[in-house]
Amino acid sequence: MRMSLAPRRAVAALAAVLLAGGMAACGNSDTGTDEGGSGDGKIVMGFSQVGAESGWRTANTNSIKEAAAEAGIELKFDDAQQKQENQIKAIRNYIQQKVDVIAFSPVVESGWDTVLKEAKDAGIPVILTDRAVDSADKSLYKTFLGSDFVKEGRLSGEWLVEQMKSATGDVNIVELQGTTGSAPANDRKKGFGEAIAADPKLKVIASQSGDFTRAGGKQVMEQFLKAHPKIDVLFAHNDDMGLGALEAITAAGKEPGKDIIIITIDAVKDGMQALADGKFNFIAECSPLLGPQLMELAKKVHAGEEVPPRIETEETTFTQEQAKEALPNRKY
Ligand code: GYE
Repeated sequence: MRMSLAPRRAVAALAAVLLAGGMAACGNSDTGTDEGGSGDGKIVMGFSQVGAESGWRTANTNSIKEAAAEAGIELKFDDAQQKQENQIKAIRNYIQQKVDVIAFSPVVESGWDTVLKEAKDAGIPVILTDRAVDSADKSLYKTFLGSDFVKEGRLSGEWLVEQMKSATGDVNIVELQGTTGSAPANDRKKGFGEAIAADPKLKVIASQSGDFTRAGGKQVMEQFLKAHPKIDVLFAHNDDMGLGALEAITAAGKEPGKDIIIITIDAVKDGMQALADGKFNFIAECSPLLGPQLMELAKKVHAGEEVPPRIETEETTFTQEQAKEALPNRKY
């Protein structure tokens, strides 16, 4: 639509559409309505997404949008482009719009108390999905739906310990961390570190953030390869960074999956393909399909029902053989 040609009424209508579409965080926060809810009896959910940084995130967004439509929940959706300030802005907009439920996946763990308190004071229940916050006051949100990231890191480390049982000499590991300060980066690092402590020859010689993106993974892996002539293992906190790193490894004349053992987390389709092709060696699954459970929880908290404070996603792990088997039925 060409704004310059539109009469004033049409501009106002467009603004209303943009607001309803969840873009309120980018512009004027005045919604022009004080009623709250959707007006047609539907539950209205304001959802603040981290961004679109990875295959996991895209699958997660699709799951949430599809599940909302199926559950008859009106979804206001905002993409924060991996910036906490954008998430806080979006949440404040949802409070002003008097949505029924706020859900969000916090990009980092810290710094949420003030805005969560504002939601609580406004009487709007908050559901955390995917990532946790470190708020001491657990009454600031109703529940946290998501994976056990420490466990994902631990399973990755345990697999490596087993693989390297009979290896002699130091095993040099480089680690591509997720977004600095995010729950999955903190927890996966912790779980992996604890597991590999079982074998002193397993050594993390470099660890840096690639921000959960392919570009970040590639760039940091290039630096690792330049700085460290002997790298035996790459542990990447998600598939996308591992996929980016593949390019750097190949460009350096090394064979991924053979010269460098690669362990990642997520198990999105492209990651599973790399595993089935022998370029990755092991993936700990992290499921992005949180939409249906989130909508169910939204209905419950809206109805004032009690919900468990923590709901853990069920997941598994994949070797190369298992990836070959699972790939044809992989949905995302
Ligand atoms: O592993 C990564 C994404 O928070 C579990 O975020 C999520 C992580 C996921 O960017 O790919």
